[in-house]
Amino acid sequence: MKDVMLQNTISLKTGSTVIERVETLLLDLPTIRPHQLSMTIMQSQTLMLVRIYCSDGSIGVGEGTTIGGLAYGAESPEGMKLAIDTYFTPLLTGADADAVPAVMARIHHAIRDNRFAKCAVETALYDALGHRLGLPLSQLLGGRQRDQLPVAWTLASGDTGRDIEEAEQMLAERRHQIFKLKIGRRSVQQDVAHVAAIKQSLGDRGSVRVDVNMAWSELQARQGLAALANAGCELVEQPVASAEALARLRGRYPIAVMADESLTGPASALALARAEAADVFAIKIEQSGGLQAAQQVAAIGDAAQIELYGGTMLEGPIGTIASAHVFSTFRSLQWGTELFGPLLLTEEILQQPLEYKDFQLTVPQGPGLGITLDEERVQRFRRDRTQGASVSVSAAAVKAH
Ligand code: MUC
Ligand code: MG
Repeated sequence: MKDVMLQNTISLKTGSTVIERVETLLLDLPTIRPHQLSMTIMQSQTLMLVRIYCSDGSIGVGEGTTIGGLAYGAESPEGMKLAIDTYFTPLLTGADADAVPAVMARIHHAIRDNRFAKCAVETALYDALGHRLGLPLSQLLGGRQRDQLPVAWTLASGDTGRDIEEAEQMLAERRHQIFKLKIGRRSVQQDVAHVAAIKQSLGDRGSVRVDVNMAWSELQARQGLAALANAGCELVEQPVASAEALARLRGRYPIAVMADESLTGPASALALARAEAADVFAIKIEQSGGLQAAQQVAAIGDAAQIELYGGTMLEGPIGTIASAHVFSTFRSLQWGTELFGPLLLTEEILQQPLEYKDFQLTVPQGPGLGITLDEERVQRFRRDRTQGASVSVSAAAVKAH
């Protein structure tokens, strides 16, 4: 009852900056090469952008993405857009734009799940607030602990030789020295041979981790983890689907076990910690249900002595830099990040591209997210503007196997 009264005062408050308008759009951007995961092959990425216009003229932007339409999770970019247009916008319009946690509490109260859409909206609200206050998003979230974040690259071309070439190029350019290999499409033996060949070729110059995206049975995982550890692979991400099976695998082999798909916000973080199901949490702002929720997941991980990694839903530059601000505030980030999403896209939609150098991503210092969209390019890639062309791009985007 008390909560409901608080929510009402938020929307009725006058004299402060209020949310005037919410805009959503879909952008279709090709990837530099097919990106093969156990559940889908991506040829392009769709960004759902949300812009929130406030009464003082400030504007915030947020982004929702997923992987392969509905192949990865229950939310699609099209679904996020529909949810925001239909259900979030009436709750946002007229609300006090400065009261971000209260506005989000109102949304959480009225809308179940829809974690990715909530994250996009929360990002836009904080971006606008940052612009109004002249502060970077990391500052609004409590303050950053680091200005640079190590960034892993995912090798997922589907071909061992091509992956080795790609890794060599990344090392030579000093862009990445941590490599995450996508496996789980082939037999365990074939996958292990692929990983071993890449690790042998890179030696100590690059670290190798794998992401199975839940493709293995527990029996396959027992064989796989032992063989991966022997091959010099340091970490395996979500080898099996269930948290119970993760718990049975963790600690049995000399390889770190990381939870990804099982980690869907603070409640699951607590359950995983209690079950001792993970050595490492892959924290994603969208999977967590927002920026503050991701910080809560990190706090639970820290308290349980679970190590932290900054994950990605292959966001474009907006979601990537929102993640970077959040991860910059974590007390510990033992396994670095994989915030390479924009580098997988052929097209730049920022006026000033994100800075990747010396194996790290720089967290911007400017207000809000600290980035500026290139409006002409945003308009060019809008699905509703590219019409006929967009149909073929979006159809090619998802080639589920
Ligand atoms: C995932 O499952 O971690 C992260 C990197 C990548 O290539 O895919 C994502 C999703
Ligand atoms: Mg993963």
